[in-house]
Amino acid sequence: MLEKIKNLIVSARNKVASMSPKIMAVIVGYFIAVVLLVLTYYAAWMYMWLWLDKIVMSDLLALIREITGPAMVAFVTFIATSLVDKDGDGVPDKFEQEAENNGDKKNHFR
Ligand SMILES: [Ca+2]
Repeated sequence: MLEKIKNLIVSARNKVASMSPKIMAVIVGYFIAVVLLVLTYYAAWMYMWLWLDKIVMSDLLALIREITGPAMVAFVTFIATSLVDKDGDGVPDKFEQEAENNGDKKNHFR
């Protein structure tokens, strides 16, 4: 069991190490934004609970729901995968693959 957890941590660390710094920046930035929003939520909740009579959090809660929702996660994933450029020609590899899949239609103009 302990060995299994250790292997999991090692493989996760290797995965993180093999990621490009740009993708790391996007993912870390996204997580910081989510954590900041959640912390703001708790801070505002405490403030209202301690000093105000009522707790009105619907706007902030809606924002947190929006940023952690499937659409936003898909968007962040899209941005992160669009930053993969292993051959370093400035064109994201994902779009290069799509261009290749479309045949000579697009490559014609290169
Ligand atoms: Ca490329």
